[in-house]
Amino acid sequence: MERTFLAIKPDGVQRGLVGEIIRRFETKGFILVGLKFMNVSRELAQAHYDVHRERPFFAGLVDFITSGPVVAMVWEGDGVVASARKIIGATNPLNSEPGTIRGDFGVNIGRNLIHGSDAVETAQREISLWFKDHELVNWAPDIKSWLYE
Ligand code: DAT
Ligand code: MG
Repeated sequence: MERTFLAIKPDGVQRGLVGEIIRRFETKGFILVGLKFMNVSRELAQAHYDVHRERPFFAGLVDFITSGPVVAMVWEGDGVVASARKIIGATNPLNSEPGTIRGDFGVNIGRNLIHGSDAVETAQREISLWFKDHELVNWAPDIKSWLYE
């Protein structure tokens, strides 16, 4: 089944929104397969945001994501990559719809609470960058037949 990489950024952790953010993916019906609370090295931050290396905000982005602990996660489910992006909302929280995580809790593009992979291929790259195989748990919740036909 499809998987995506999500990370609650340092602002989400500092603001005490870890439970609230995880709840949204859990109650939607996606399956948690990896989770760790960690500090991010500059090396990992730069590799993660490599596509933005030439952008003017790159240095600030790396400083921000390394400024405090993050919650790194892998979630599984049909269509989870695109669906998680909808749950997260638009990059700039001022443009994110109410009801999305960024729309409900954010104001500033540099404090947008959570990262989510933007495509299935990106998700595969990010999952292998952040997690070792043995850190991912293959399991099926007992209620799975009530979530997936
Ligand atoms: P997203 O996180 O929605 O996938 P992105 O991949 O385009 O957005 O950019 C990665 C992060 O970089 C984003 O979450 C916040 C920051 N960022 C993007 N565009 C920015 C800008 N114009 N100014 C400042 N920060 C920006
Ligand atoms: Mg992105």
